[in-house]
Amino acid sequence: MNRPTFDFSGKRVYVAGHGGMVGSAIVRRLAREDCEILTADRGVDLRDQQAVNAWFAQARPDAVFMAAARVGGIAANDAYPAQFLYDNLMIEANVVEAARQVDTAKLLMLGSSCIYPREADQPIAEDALLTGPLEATNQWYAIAKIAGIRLCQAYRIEHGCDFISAMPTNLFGPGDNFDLDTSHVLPALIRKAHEAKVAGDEEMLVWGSGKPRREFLHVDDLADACVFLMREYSGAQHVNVGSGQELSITELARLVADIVGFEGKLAFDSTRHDGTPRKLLDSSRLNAMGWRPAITLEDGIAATYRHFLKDGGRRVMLRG
Ligand code: GFB
Repeated sequence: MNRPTFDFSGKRVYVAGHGGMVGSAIVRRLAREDCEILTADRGVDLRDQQAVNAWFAQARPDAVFMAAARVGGIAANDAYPAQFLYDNLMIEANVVEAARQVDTAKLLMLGSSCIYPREADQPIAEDALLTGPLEATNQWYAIAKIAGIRLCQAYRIEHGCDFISAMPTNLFGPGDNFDLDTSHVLPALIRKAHEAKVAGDEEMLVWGSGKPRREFLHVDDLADACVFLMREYSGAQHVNVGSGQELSITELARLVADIVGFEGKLAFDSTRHDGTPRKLLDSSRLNAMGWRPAITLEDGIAATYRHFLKDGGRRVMLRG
């Protein structure tokens, strides 16, 4: 076990993107630490270097979780390449540089499994990065996230900053985006199964062939892994954070339908992209450090559906 490299007690910890699904999970997890949690209100545009510098100069965080990003599912990534590349590059560069300027002791950059080549050997180890072409639908986001990793490595080399990177697999959980055009697959299927059940539909629509395989991790497990890495890990190499649990989109749709209680059939929309055929992460380096996920996919989906009904479902159904 690495010796502890960051002690949270008494520290000022900034969660960039605290209002998003990942950021809010990190805030929930940090509540168990003896630290002061800092958040910047939405008035601070993280794409604006002056605004970010000014905020850091007064907040002076000891640690930063970089969970702020422009995110979305396969359709959103494909439709808005400029936003996904520009916004994410600016946010990363501004936060990393502002943290350096105020001597932030530790920063954790959050990326995504889409940084790896489309045809990477599975499970995907960290050293597969940049060994082959990216998946076309999310290459823009992927390049921005690869730049984030390289930025942290460059600041380690030139400025001696203890900035690290974590690459999570596909995430889901409370606070997820349930908009059917811009969301990821799991929240979309929860909403579709729910609406089909309520409407008494005979079938629910699944994009693509249903053949691609995906690995999923509940966002509360990711948040726990981020706190673990901030405390225990200091190194240039990014670290994969996965559950090791993968299944096909068809199997996922069936599982979601069963949990939601939709008993109809699955219909497949072949006009929609499948995207990457498979992206199962090799998380053995993180496991060897002593971290493992605690939430099963089944329990996570059931909990997310309860959250959806409590807030998302009612609001979405009212809009019709
Ligand atoms: O989750 P998802 O949008 O993104 O799609 P990726 C995963 C798979 O689910 C694709 C299929 O094969 C989709 O065609 N799918 C089936 C659906 N039904 C649906 C649906 O109703 N909605 C959606 N969204 N998909 C993302 C990247 O790739 O992975 C992000 O675009 C990020 O940038 C994320 O990196 C982790 O898993 O293909």
